[in-house]
Amino acid sequence: MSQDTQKAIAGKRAAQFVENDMIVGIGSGSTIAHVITELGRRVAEENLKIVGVPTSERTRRTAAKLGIPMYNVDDVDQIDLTIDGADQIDDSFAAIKGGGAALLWEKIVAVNSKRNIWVIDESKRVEKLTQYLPVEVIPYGSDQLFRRLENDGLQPTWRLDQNGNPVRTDSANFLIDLHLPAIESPQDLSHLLSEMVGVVEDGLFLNIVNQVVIGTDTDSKIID
Ligand code: ABF
Repeated sequence: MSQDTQKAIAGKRAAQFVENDMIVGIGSGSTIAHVITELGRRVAEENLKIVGVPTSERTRRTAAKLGIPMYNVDDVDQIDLTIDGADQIDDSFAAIKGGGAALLWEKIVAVNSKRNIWVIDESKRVEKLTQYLPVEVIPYGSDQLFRRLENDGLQPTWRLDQNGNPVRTDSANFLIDLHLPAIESPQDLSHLLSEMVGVVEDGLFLNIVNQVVIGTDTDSKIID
């Protein structure tokens, strides 16, 4: 069965965790698109009363179109539940996020949430985080930073749009993707990056999620 079918199954299941009167952090990416669709259906058909907090401008637009009132993270007291996607999740629930260029707002919303659920298809489960890691950087000085990342052996590449221009995040920053063999210690790598002037945030999400909903070919399963 297709990856998108797994995403749809997982997204529909994850949306059932949302209850009336919740303030809900809404993630980004194609799996979350299924969550938003289901939440929109529940708002329309079940009169679900919720407030959404977006992790990207695209999510804000998509959810608002489906009748979900959207507020900025600073406009609410605390988020009850955030549902988001991920690019990779290992067995310790460490994750790589940011393939969708929204890692900064995603991490801001996640750390301001009482509870976080990630929703994925089976392909996102890995034994060890590996390959690529998105890093959001301030444009000013980013060429110098790029060279430092190269010298540190982190094999950086610029995230470019279809015209070959640097992708701008919703905070108007650039993204650099690091290309790494297996990441032996995500904590050490995240600490190394956080010490680099010009790095705004990295796509390592550690000690954040509470539950993971995984779409399979026939159903979905929940891992705590
Ligand atoms: C977002 O969802 C990003 O952090 C991540 O890159 C993406 C997962 O991709 P998709 O759900 O489209 O497979 O949360």
